[in-house]
Amino acid sequence: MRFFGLLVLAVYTSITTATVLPRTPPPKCTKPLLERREWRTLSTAQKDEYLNAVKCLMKKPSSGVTSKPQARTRYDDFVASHITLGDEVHMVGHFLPWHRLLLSLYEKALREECGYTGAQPYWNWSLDVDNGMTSWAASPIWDPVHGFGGNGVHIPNYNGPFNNNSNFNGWVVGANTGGGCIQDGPFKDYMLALGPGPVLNQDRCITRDWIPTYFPMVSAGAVAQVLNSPNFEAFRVDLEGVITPQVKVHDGGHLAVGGEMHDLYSSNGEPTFYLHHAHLDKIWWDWQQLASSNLYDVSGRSGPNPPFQDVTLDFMMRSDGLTSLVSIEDVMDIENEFLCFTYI
Ligand SMILES: *[C@@H]1O[C@H](CO)[C@@H](O)[C@H](O)[C@H]1NC(C)=O
Ligand SMILES: [Cu+2]
Repeated sequence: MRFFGLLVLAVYTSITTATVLPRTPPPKCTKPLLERREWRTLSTAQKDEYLNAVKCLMKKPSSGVTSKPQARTRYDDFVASHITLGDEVHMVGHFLPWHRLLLSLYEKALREECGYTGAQPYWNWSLDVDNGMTSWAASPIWDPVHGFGGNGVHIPNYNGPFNNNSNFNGWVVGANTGGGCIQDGPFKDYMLALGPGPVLNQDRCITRDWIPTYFPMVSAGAVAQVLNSPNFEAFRVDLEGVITPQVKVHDGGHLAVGGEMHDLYSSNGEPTFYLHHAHLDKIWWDWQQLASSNLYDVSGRSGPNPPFQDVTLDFMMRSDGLTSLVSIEDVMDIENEFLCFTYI
């Protein structure tokens, strides 16, 4: 009896010792950091270079690395990853770390596979909402030549997208202005192979549906409020907007653009997804730098279903084959060797 007790103690001790070994954060990047900038501060040539690199990903064949054989192009591979993991990377503690990772992989593909020499740009939508639809529609982001093209064709009485394939459904949509295929810009002819939602794979155009109801959610005031959060837990909930019943900054941006962006799973079939999320990532980075305790602060449930645990820096994130497992810790400091970028 006594021997058994000692054995249990010995096993227990070795397990706990193994799990408390301290991790070492990746070292700081020693190369020049990639500088991510706001879309409208790029030169016309830089905008065109980015748009052409995205079009290049849309022409390259899928690498077949993801679990979705329906992916046709390299661009689709990233959509496949977001669809496959849609349920496990939203409304969880690693929502922000995972999207930071996805964007970094996308930026890497643009650079290494399509010869892009710049960084992933971001879109500060707060600059476009002060004067409602007038300022929104005039944003350089929607430029038909040196931008992403404009609204989708207007479908009157359009009743929300995708027949409940998206978790964003069920929220008040408000007056819609589009709903159909985008009409101009570099991506008007791209046919999405994956989505809508988690299970369908329908060939379809990229749609947009600008909805002014959501402009206040992405105002400078809304962002300032999120930046006031005392800890990561408050910050991530206030930024992502779920599980709260209110639409917050992250959801607000998705819903204001509407159409494909409205889809919880296939929203990165819309190229502005990456600029929206880069801005969210910049807001997180801004918050991380507000206090030394913020940089490695992480919390929130580890998955969508009970039993819930809190994520820690050791939590390993999947990418549906885009890369191997990556820990949350590896993506906390954007200026580390693994990520090597910063925001200007
Ligand atoms: C975005 O633009 C708004 C409005 O000019 C500004 O207040 C805010 O600081 C900008 N946000 C970021 C994160 O750069
Ligand atoms: Cu997402």
